[in-house]
Amino acid sequence: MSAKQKIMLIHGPNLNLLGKREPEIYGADTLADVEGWCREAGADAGRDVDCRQSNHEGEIVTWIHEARDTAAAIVINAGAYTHTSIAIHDALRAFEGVIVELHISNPHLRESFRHVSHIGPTATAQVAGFGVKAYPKAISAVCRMLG
Ligand code: CA2
Repeated sequence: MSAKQKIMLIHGPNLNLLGKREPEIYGADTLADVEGWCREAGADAGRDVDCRQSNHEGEIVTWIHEARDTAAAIVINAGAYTHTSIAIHDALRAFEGVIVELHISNPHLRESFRHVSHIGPTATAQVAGFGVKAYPKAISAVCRMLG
């Protein structure tokens, strides 16, 4: 696929544990399952989905910089960095494509420290509270948005 046509799917800290702990909040499907569904949803629309996960803030910042040259859209679940990271906010501000903020749970129904998002003001669209099945739906919606 030519430059800037991919969708970069970024997962932040602890999301590598999906399906392995706290299934009552995050479900029983693993990160590998979610990434597989997203690659399929992208392929259905002729787009590559570039899947990444990191527990390190700076690595996520570097990937967002990389996306400036490779991706038309970023779908990001920044995990707890959602609520703390001005660095990820600033990096997303420098990305000119579509940005989707996605959460498996609805942070507004949880502890008050989850009620602030530093990703939200940078996002084209937000998804929260639909569980992991929202990921491939979000990828399909982004593909339609990109045309
Ligand atoms: O609901 C979401 O998707 C969150 O972004 C998940 C974050 C949390 O800090 C946000 O407030 C909301 C936490 C991700 C932790 O993921 C785990 C998955 C399985 C087991 C343990 C943690």
